[in-house]
Order: sequence, then structure tokens, then C-alpha cells
Amino acid sequence: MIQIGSRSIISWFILVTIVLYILYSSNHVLFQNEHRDCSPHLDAASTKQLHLTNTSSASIRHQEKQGPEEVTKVKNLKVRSPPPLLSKRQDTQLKHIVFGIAASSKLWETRKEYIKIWWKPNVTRGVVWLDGKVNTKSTEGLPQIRISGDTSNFKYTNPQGDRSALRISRIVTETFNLGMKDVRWFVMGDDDSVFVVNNVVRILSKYDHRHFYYVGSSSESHFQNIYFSYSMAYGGGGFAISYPLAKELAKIQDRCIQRYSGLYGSDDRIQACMAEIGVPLTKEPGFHQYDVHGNLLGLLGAHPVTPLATLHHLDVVEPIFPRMNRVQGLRHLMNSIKMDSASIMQQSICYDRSRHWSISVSWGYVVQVLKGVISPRELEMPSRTFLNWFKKADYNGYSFNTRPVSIYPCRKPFIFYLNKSQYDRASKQIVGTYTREKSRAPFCQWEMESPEKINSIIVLMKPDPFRWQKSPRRDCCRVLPSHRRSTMYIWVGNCRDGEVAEL
Ligand SMILES: *[C@@H]1O[C@H](CO)[C@@H](O)[C@H](O)[C@H]1NC(C)=O
Ligand SMILES: *[C@@H]1O[C@H](CO)[C@@H](O)[C@H](O)[C@H]1NC(C)=O
Ligand SMILES: CC(=O)N[C@H]1CO[C@H](CO)[C@@H](O)[C@@H]1O
Repeated sequence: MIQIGSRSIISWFILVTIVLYILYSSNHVLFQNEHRDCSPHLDAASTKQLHLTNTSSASIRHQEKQGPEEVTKVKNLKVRSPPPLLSKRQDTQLKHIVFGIAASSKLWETRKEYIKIWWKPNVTRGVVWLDGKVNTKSTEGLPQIRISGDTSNFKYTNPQGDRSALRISRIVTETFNLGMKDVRWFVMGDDDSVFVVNNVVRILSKYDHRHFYYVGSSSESHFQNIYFSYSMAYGGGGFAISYPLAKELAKIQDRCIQRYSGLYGSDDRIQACMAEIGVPLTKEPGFHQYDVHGNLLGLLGAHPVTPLATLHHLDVVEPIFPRMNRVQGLRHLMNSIKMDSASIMQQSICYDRSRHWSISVSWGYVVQVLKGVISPRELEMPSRTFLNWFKKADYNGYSFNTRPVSIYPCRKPFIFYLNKSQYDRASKQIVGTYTREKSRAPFCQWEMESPEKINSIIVLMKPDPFRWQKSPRRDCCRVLPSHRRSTMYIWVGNCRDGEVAEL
């Protein structure tokens, strides 16, 4: 009684054909694999030999078939074995780092003040490389000064740039050639770069200095990065080259820079040589070129969760603290850095529940209080208090996200800059006092308490020496109860289990 129409017979036929085809082809594939697994006796033999040899200079008898005649060649291959693994983190210290500072004799009198801010006489090692003689006193606490080698025989054809780029790009090599002992890293910077040296140590100790490393960061300016390279470490922001890589660079650099006479600067010349060696940039966003103009508050108030390593272009941007000159402002910041360099500029975000305020702390620098609730994802974006490299307020030109400075008067942040900080032995906390930047608050209709009543904010923080040995995480902050209406107390530190920034 089963009726099979001619249509369904055709369908069945097609189905069976497909199944047969699939079976056939999969069998074919399986068979081929099996065949491949058995055939290369040669591979198996050489693998065996590889297993047997385990010393670095062992030569491996490597056989390979070549050409139609199948000539068997025996080659001696030198295999570089990796250095023995360290069970703990690398133990790089400040004494292993040598700084090479690019300076010019013309600007020396003003720029040396920036070096004095961070240089620790008899502790930091390094050399200032100048283009001519200057007068200095040994009591000034500056690094040793040397005059760069002559570069007049090198080609320089860039119409916009300056020949000094050649001299500056050779600083790593010239510093290497001094033959200093027990060096793991060479760190380059300009005379207007300020280093947080302990954070440079923290960053570099993550990497094995026995290998080739080129560590630094890009520009804030997307256009600069397009024009130069996203793969380039910007020189003023500072970059580090591991000892073996500096050794390799020293061998080739003079030949290498002749090949790139058309480039603009010193750092792009370094990157060109790095590309020839084949070493990519290891990006560390704590190195700051600061290719911007104006007020750094937006950037320094929302630093990425990474140690602050450098600040650059300090002559270009405004002083970082109001009513201070550039050097005074940086010295003032240095007081916080001395208290806890690991925490400098680390942001924490919390809310005042009863008054509905949003609070963003940039430790050791500034506290900002805003009316209403602004989410952490907004607050951790730098606000555009600065202009781009071409002095334009164009946010398309940055290589990271920013948020606008609000035009609404009620949204204006109340800014409290660091006044002083001290260590309290009893509670083992750093007590920082931040005072409000007195400017007339704009008229705001919100029926909400105004942070204008607060004159100072006391921030309590217990230093965490292991902060950067854990996975990166923003600190938490909490508003503490206060007796006085004009003072606000904030606690900053490791987050508790389950603690998040929410209102
Ligand atoms: C640095 O060391 C030298 C020689 O050891 C010493 O004469 C000088 O006073 C030291 N300077 C400082 C600032 O400690
Ligand atoms: C700290 O505050 C006191 C008192 O208001 C003031 O005299 C002093 O100049 C401030 N210091 C800084 C560095 O802002
Ligand atoms: C198989 C082989 O060569 N093993 C050697 C590996 O290296 C150790 C230490 O150098 C030797 O003791 C082994 O004989």
C-alpha cells in the first residue's frame, strides 16, 4: 500500500547520492591524513634529535630535501635557548637604569630646572647630552654633562625639521658606548620631561631585560601618530630600550640613520632602526608626550589605571597648579610623589549618597566634585580642558576617548587642588588636604546642595606597596561622615569585596 511517487524517488536518489558523496570525501580526507602522519620519516628523526639536544650552542643535524636531485645537506644551526625562567617577578631596580637626557645649550638655564625636579643625585644614573658647553656648578645636583659626538657628516634632508634630531637619536648609542656596568635599561627623555623614576622601575621590572624591548607610548594626537607612526615611542614622553637591544642598535645605528635622512625627528629615526631590527613597540600608557595645549586637568584628573611614568611638553601646557609657575607646580606634585609614587594620579570615583554628588579623586593632585550622578564610564574619560596640538578644540584629533566640558552651569565641577599632605604614623595613612579653587559658582537652578559650601577635602589613603603587582583596578573611595559642613572627608584605597562605584 506504500505509494512512492516518481518525485519522491528522485528526492531519495539525490539524498542517497549526497550521503554517499559525503562518506566518500570524508574517507578520502581521513585516508590522506593517515598517509601524511606516516610518511615523513625525516621529520620524526629530526624531532628525536631535537629532544636529545638541550644546550644552547648544540648543533642540530638538520636534514632537508633540496631540488630535484634531493641533495641532503647538513647544516649547523645555532639555537638560542631562552634564559632560565625566573619564578618571581623580575628584580630590576633604579640602579639598573641609565637615563640619557637630550638637552640643548641654548635652553639649558631654564630646562635644567625640570631635571632638578626629578633627578636624585648619586641615586639616578645617567648623562645629559648637550650640543655645546654650558656652565654648571657641581653643587646643583645635576647629572653629568657630555657633549654629543659630531653628526655633520650624516645626511639630513627634512625641510621642516632640525639637524639636532641626528645628534639626539644617537644618544642611546652614545650612552651605551660609555660602557657603564650593571645596566639593564637605557631610558631616553628630553630636558623638559619629568620622570617619576620609581614608576619607571615598576613598569620596566615587568619585562625581562635580557631580551629585546622597546617600551614607550604614542602621542595624544591622532594626527601626529598618523604623520609619524602609531608604532613609535615618542621621545619627549620618554622610552626605554633594554640593554641587549641597545647593543644591537649601537652596531647598526650609524648605517641605519643614513638610510632615513628624510625623517623629521630623533624618535622616528629610532623607530626606523627598531623596524629594521624587527622589534615592535611595547606600549606603556604611563609615558606621556602630551602633544596638547592648555590645561592638563582633564588628562591628569582621569589618568589610565597604570603607573604615571613621565610628563612632557611642560613648557607648552599651563602650569599644573594654579597660582604657581611651571617648576613650582611640578615641585608641589613631587611632594605627593615622594609620599607614594605608585598612587600618583590614580583615579577613584564615588558618590555622596545624601547630597547626590559625584566625586572623582586623582590622588596627590586634585579632587573634583560634581552635582548629580555622572557614571564612572564618563568620569574615567578625560574632560577636554585642553586643546589639541594645533590649538584647536577638535576632539576628533585624539587617539583616545574624551568627554566635553559641559556647557550647563549646574554641571560645572568644583575643583579642589592638593594643598599639602603628610603621613600619619598612628593610622599608617597619608592625609592629604585639598582646597577649593575659589571661583564664583555659576548660577544653577537645581534645588540641590552646592559643593560651594565645602572649603577643603581631606583624603585619607593607606599606601599599597603591591598595587602594581596585582591586576589593574581603580581604587575605591568613600565619603566619610564629617562634623564640619565646610570639610569633607574621603577615604581612598583597595575596594572591598563586591564594592563598586554606584550611587
Ligand atoms: C655624591 O657622592 C660624592 C662622592 O661619593 C659625594 O662627594 C657627594 O657629596 C655626593 N652628593 C650627594 C648630593 O649626596
Ligand atoms: C595651602 O593653604 C594655605 C591656607 O589656605 C595657603 O596659605 C597656602 O598657600 C596653600 N598652599 C598651597 C601649596 O596651595
Ligand atoms: C639529553 C641531554 O643531552 N641531556 C643533557 C641536558 O643538559 C643537562 C645539563 O646541561 C645534562 O646533564 C644532560 O645530560
